[in-house]
Amino acid sequence: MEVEAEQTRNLIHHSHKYAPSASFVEQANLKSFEEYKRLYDESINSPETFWGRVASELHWFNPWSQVLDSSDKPFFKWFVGAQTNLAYNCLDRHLELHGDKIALIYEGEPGDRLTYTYRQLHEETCKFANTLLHLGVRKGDRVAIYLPLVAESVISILAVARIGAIHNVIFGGFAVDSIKGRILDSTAKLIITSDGGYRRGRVIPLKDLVDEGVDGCPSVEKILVIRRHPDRQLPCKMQEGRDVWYHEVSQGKSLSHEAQHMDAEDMLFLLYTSGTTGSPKGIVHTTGGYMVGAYLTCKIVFDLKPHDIYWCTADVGWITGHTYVVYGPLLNATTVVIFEGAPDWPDKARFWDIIERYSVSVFYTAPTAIRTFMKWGDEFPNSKNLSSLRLLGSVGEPINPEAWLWYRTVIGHDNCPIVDTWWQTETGSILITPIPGVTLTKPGSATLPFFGIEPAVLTETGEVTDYGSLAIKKPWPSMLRGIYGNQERYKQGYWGMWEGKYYYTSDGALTDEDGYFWIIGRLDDIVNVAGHRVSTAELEGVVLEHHSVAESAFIGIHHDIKGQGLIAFIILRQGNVGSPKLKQEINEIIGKKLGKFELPEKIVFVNDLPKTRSGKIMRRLLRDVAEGRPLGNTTTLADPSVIDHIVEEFKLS
Ligand code: 6R9
Repeated sequence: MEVEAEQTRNLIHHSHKYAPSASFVEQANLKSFEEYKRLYDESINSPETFWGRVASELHWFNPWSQVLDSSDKPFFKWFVGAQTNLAYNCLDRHLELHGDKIALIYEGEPGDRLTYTYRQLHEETCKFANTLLHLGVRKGDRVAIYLPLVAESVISILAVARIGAIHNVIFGGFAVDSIKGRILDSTAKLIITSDGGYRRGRVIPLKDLVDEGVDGCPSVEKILVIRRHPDRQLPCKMQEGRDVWYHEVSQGKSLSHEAQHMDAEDMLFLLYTSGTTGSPKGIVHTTGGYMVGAYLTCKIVFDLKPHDIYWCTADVGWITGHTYVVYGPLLNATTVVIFEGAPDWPDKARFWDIIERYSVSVFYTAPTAIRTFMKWGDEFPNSKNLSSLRLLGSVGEPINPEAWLWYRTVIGHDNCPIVDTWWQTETGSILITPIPGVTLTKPGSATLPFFGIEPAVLTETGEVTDYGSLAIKKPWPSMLRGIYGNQERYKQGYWGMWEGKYYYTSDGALTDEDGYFWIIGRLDDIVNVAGHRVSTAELEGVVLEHHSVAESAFIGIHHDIKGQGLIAFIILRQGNVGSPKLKQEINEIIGKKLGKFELPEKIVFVNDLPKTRSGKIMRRLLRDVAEGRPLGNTTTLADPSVIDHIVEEFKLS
């Protein structure tokens, strides 16, 4: 982290400020720093007044008796006693004014296209909801969703929320063990999947992966299978009694359905994310507070208006997809674009083609994608008309100034504010971000807190500093309510660090003289590979399943495109010799069990790992080796000679 901190200090020193254009400010939902400051101060000093007023812009079946209940910290409750429904607010609420407006534009990788008006999306969601009820799903049941990014991803999420069940979306890039772990932990009753999806022209056999994943999962009663193509089937097996085709079972189901009244604190979804232990944790989000956070951040940070055509490139399997593909934009009656495929299929102008075709006005993507586009060259975006764009967003990892400036110039034509939004699966919605019509941005900084958020950079003992651990002082409506089945871990892991006074983010950060925040990355053993949180502990557990592996250490190192890439140091069992074939087998295990995006850049076979006398692996030293730096302090090593051998092996691998 020291290296990143030093680099960031340099950035701060050389940084320029960029102001939004007068024409952007004129049309913005929030127009001046004074207005931001006034609202921000109110949100901190009188959170109940502030959030109560925001929540009133949405529909509630019953009002709240209290905005925030802090009586049982850190188990905060928001909008106590109120009842609402997310799908109702995303769809029914708009029917009168926006019923014939396009809600969803879907483009499949092979080029198939569909659009849904708010009225049509409402009908499809009701039909799906009625089908789920027919299959025995009830309020509170867990439903896993493992789909490509097709319209049914959005529809099924909304349908589950509509009947008050709990969705657990599993990213389509996850493989068998990742699926199984999530289904077992959440005891899902039903799984929604499809016969397949497309990635770079290949069919991904999602149903086959689910079949393997549910093996040994007794909670699963039904698998609901959607045909990727409306009129033909991709090859997959169906098990009698368990598996049902959506197009068959949904036939004749009603296109209307009365949304279930949900308590504000009823669970809305579970989303698993990597933690410091081997198994992912199920982050719990509830109904009312999450809805208010998703709604307001979209309105203010993306400056959304009903006439916007908004495209967030995240998959719905990540939190960004939940809050900023599905819920947030629909709560704001915006038109949402989704795209199933890869940015270089069939050619490297595919994204820009989509922006041109649908006149996308707000575009939200990740730094790793921006760096990839930069590498491909300006001719691809330059070949399309991107003049519809008015605002650009970035999320998932720190964005380097080169990528930020390229994004601004080549994609935004120096005409679009960039919002670099910092947040996490746990936070539910954006916490640190520029406000596009207000904030002077500095490339590489997520800038200032959103309403209601009081961040601080702290030392281990809780003193405020300008370089340390990023912490959040106050609860906020869309915060996680816990870890599924493990509230003690929630309390200790997120609120234990400074005796319950702050939420611990696990990120390191710096502040500058303007009070801007510069996030530098994770302080724990999570590696951020192309914006995806990957747990080194989970990888280390999985490679042990290869009979030749005795022990391993995975680390993250700088990667020009992905931000971070993984390096695996592996000790083999006695009698085994490292070989290309063995590397391939280890990679196959990772790809098949966890997912291909978790593959290491490099595998290094070593005799030993650098450990402290208490047996803890010194990952910092491994990182020094892999990034080619002089080694830091080695005096705490149990056996300092170990590291010389590792340096040699790394060079040879
Ligand atoms: C939304 C999302 C969370 C972790 C987070 C941090 C990193 C996300 C960032 C950023 C710097 C940004 N992160 N946005 N770092 N600048 N704008 O990505 O959630 O998948 O849970 O990851 O991602 O390290 O702690 P999630």
